[in-house]
Amino acid sequence: MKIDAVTIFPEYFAPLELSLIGKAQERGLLNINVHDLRAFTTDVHHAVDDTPYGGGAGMVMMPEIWGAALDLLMTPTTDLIILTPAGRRFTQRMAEEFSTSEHLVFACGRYEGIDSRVGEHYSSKNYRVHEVSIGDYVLGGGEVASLVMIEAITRLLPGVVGNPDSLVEESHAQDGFLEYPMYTKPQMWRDICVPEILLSGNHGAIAKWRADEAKRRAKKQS
Ligand code: 6GU
Repeated sequence: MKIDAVTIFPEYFAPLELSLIGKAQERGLLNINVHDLRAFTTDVHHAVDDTPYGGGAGMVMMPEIWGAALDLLMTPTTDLIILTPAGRRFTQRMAEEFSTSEHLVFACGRYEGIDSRVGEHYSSKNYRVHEVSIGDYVLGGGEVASLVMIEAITRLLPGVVGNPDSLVEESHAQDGFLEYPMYTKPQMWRDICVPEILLSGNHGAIAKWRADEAKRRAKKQS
């Protein structure tokens, strides 16, 4: 999979060199390139934003600059992801769908967002455009949201996660996966013992206990 991210803060993406995603890049399973949006500015101040038409607080990122950057990255197989708190809420299901894409481009908005004509333009040219949010809160920009999405998507690619059984377990459980409590050695820690059932070796009983615990937790949350 090829991933391009466009941002005014390329340094935000440094963690992609670490851990499983870093290894996946070294092994050639994944090719991530981060682009500085300011490289596409043409004025002396390298301005990327301007005041909103219609008035109001804040600044809006200018379409010319985004167009110049995205024109170089978009291909017929690209999924363009525009990060905005007004987008569709990112879910595990969407991660699964994006993990089958050949090429993802993340457009990271800052300020009050990117001029709406950018998404409209690429949609009208029959590119696949997705406006996505990672949850109901406002971030300073799309960079951290992109990192969240890139981690959720790329760990689903073949070979990225060391033990593929982890992925199988997650996908089997569907709603509220891995919501049951987990324990490892030692059996007793600060007077708290691991639940007896997990030491029983009775795999059927353990599966039932875990399912019951997951249900109990899900109920407590809602
Ligand atoms: Cl994608 N961007 C911003 N700025 N805030 C968000 C978000 C995205 N998702 C949730 N909050």
